[in-house]
Amino acid sequence: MINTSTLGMEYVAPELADIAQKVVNQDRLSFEDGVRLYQTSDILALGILANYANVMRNGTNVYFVQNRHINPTNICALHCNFCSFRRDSYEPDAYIWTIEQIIERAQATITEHTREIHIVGGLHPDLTLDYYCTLLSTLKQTFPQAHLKAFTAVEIEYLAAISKLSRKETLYHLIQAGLDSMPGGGAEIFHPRVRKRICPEKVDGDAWLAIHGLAHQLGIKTNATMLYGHIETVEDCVDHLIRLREQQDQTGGFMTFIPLAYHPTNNNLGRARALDFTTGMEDLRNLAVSRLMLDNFAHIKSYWIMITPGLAQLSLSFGVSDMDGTVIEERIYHDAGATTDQAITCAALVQWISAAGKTPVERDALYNEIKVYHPGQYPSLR
Ligand code: V47
Repeated sequence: MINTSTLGMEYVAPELADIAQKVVNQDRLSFEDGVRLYQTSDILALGILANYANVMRNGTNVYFVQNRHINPTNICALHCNFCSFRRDSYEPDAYIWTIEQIIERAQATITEHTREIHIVGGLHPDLTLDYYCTLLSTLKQTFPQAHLKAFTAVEIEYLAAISKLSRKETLYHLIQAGLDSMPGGGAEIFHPRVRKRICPEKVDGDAWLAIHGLAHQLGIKTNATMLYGHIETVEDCVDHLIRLREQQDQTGGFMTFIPLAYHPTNNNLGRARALDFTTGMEDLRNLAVSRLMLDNFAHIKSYWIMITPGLAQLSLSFGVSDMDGTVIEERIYHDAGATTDQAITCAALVQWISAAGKTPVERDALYNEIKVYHPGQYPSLR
């Protein structure tokens, strides 16, 4: 029989006892509960609760995928204040890759074990629906084993507008060409007061959610994110999580939630406010609270590229069940000051996860198990 005393909660956080009881009973947490969880200084209590919620769902399994990121262009029509990746076409380091160049780059690193290709990029006015459909179908032909996770809701909205098609028609064409799922980018913070300041030209929260709902109805899974560590309040974060939870109740197609730590280098928001990088406490808190609030999401992902491998490993005791993957080439955060590696080996991921006392599970893009790594079967780091 599990109760709050099994969790040890009566020792660590008496002020969270009522929330702990709800977690044990698997009752839904309220907006006020979310705010209190963000405000507690008892990070270990938060970790115990989030770990409990995660273990109830995923046992000791922690998932990762052999994947490859591709960013076809950094030229973007929008001017989001937090973005260090975007360029105007006249800038010397602006780039746009042809389909042949993308295939060539991909061929250099994609192996038969690569299960997911993650494609996102700037909103380029000359890159038409035809370009993206040909890109998807060529990638599918060349790498049939790889699932294509591509285009944020923001890209879908822009492609629909320049193609003079509805969102649904745009998604339909992309799915016909090989789109398998969508990543969670572009969500930032839904609250209009914040959105107006950090990304005034971007689709609003309602539209972002509606596009994901449509994708779910068309039969594809998607992810969700939240960009934290800038001008948002705790209430804005809880509001964001509850809106995602409501969308999931309606359409059910989200797989994983990824809190993204804002990186302040080389962008207007960081320059204007002299913002610093997020702290370890903030990172762990966002991961743990999202595990507790998003009771209808299977997974919370720690993106090691952003918060460092060491903290991502620690977060496995704070409700996290996914470490993304091998990545290979990352641009968006490295342009914004990330000092982590660009890629990691499968062996290193297995080592981080097992050293945290969890079971490493290599997955495909839809969380089907490819391989469970048991002690004695860990690949060598050399
Ligand atoms: O939407 C941009 C963020 C996102 C900065 O679905 C920044 O599996 C921090 O969504 N500091 C795109 N963040 C990346 C993304 C993602 C990443 C990994 C996995 C998945 C997934 C999705 O990157 C953008 C924005 O929120 N971003 N600039 C910055 N300076």
